[in-house]
Amino acid sequence: MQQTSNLNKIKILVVGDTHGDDTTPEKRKDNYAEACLEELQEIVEIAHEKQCDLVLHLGDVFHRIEPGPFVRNGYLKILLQSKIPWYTLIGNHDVRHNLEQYYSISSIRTLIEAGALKTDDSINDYGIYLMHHTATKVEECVEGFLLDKEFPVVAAHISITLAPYFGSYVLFDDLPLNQKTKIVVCGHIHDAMEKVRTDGVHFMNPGSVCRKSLNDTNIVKQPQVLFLEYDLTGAIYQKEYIKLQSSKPADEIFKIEEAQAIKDNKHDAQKYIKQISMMSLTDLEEDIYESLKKSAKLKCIEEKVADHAIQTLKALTDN
Ligand SMILES: [Mn+2]
Repeated sequence: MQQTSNLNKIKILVVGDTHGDDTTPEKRKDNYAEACLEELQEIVEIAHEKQCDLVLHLGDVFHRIEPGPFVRNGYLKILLQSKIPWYTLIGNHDVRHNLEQYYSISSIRTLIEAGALKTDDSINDYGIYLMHHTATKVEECVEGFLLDKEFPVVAAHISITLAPYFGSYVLFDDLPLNQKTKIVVCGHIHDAMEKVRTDGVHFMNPGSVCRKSLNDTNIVKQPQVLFLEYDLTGAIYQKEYIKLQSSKPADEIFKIEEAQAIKDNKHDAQKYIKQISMMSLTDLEEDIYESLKKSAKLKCIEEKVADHAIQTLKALTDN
């Protein structure tokens, strides 16, 4: 009897870091909190359409322990309307990097207590082990923390990577796992990754749903969620990345021109500092400003740069 149920196919939707927040990041020009709610609403609808058994959020639901009332209540309302249960890992951002100390006063706890989200150490019926974030979890994993976790699926919120990364991380190839584990899904790192290693274990990070900072990845990123169909032996039947339609293109959400202007200004400023640092007095008897002008000319420093430096110096010394 047990074996028959083991072959039941399970459909889940895996959701990467959402970082819901009332505060709009500096480089965004849209209303970030509203964008967060639209994306969450769409994910709820995708899970319904795909007739998922559950949704699995990989952690960092919120950007901070108290993200603000708009996004907290918005998430609460949207998730309570879901007919499909939502499970979540607790990410570092959800609990100010300290699960034990801050979970009790966190907004993610509000959602859990209200029944909008569920969390636990595992979801036994679906063969999923939930590895929440703690500061020492990477080291514990390297030392074999997961070896006795007999689950076909491990879901984690730590730095599991395919290549060296900053801070403490573990390469997927080096991650010790129980023999029964065939699928690892992981959030925390916001870039999407996927690999099947030589022992056949499948690693997938769908990437964050959120796009907070204006970087090269987010300029081209189309947020997505991962639809997976598997059974309790860990066999995968379907795997599909679904792009979110509600996520607006980068040029509609980021202050791209402003960022470019800042970049240009920085470049100009660096050039300016480099040039004026080459200026020096040619003759100590001479007027200091004339001397600087001569020096600039000799060293082929642009006239406007030299003039500006002299004006600045005058303003400083003449007062
Ligand atoms: Mn995150």
